[in-house]
Amino acid sequence: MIAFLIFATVVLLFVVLVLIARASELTADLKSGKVDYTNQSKWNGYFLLISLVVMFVGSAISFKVLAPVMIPKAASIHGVNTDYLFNLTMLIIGVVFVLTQIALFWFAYRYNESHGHEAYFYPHNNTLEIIWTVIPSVVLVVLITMGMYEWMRIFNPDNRDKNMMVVEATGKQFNWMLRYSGKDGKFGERIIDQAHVSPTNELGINWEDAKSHDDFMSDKLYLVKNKPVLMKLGAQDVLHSFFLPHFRVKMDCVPGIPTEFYFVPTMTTVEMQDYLKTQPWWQTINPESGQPRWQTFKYELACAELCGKSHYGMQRDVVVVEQKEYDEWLAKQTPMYAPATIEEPKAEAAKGDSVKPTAMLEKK
Ligand SMILES: [Cu+2]
Repeated sequence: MIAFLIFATVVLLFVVLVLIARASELTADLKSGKVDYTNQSKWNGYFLLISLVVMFVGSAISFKVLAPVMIPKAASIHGVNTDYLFNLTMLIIGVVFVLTQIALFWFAYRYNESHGHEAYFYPHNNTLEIIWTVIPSVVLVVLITMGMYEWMRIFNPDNRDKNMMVVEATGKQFNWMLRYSGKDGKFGERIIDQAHVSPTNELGINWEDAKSHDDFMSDKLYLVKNKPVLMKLGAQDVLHSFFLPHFRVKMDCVPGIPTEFYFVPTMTTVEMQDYLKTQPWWQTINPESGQPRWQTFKYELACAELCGKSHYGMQRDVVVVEQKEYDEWLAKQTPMYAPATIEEPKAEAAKGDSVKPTAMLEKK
């Protein structure tokens, strides 16, 4: 490695020396007035034109190759609207980008320096200034208004369904703790202090609060199709970000500041698999599993905030099912709270993964 660095340093020093020599040569030529830029300018023009073509062809190819691999259609109500806004914005700025780039590179080619041709000095035009200020402003105001309207629709508490389910997700390095409120539909209180937060009770649940007795943890995020869900979000240590890409949900999880996100899943996992079955890329075989990609498709919960060295490992499966299947799953869940049994007056401190339901009660 050191040998390589020494070699690279020597080479770079050599390049610098050559450039200095070349620059002083050019300065001398400039002073003597015998420099002709016409030829250089002509080649620059050709290269710029080639760059333009390479850029557009390259973009088109990469789009063709990568588009099928991109995230599939939105599986939530608001997701469809945000996708529409995103695509609309991309379309408008895409058209402007293509036109301005063509103009930029074409002008550099078409009007390169040539003998007997003097550039026309055209410093100002009020009409043009007004046009290219007003049109983008109006377009931006329209796009931003549409975005704000959508944002308010997503986050307005009045738009929430009273029958929504509520799930709590707390990010920690490096995991998600998913808590459900159990049969009573109410979460037990949490007290974040040293007396309550412990390795066996990472969330600081107050076991004296009877509402906590049927709360349970799940290693997967189970949701019901067409059933609104309010995710109550938090973080235990550093900033995390609750990210459900397939539902177009993303919200920061901040220690000490509760956040939330309300949305309605519209496709079960199986329905999404059925849809992906019709998409060419998803029909290809996944080399890891040896099965078609659609077959092993899972909705995913990820952390979208670079929160530490194992940030990439903060993934959980999300399962969207019909109500009936959800109820069956619900019936199988074990509450975290388990009163100390008569034979064993002291509950044993459970070790290991806090997300697995663990019997814990230090009192009684
Ligand atoms: Cu994280």
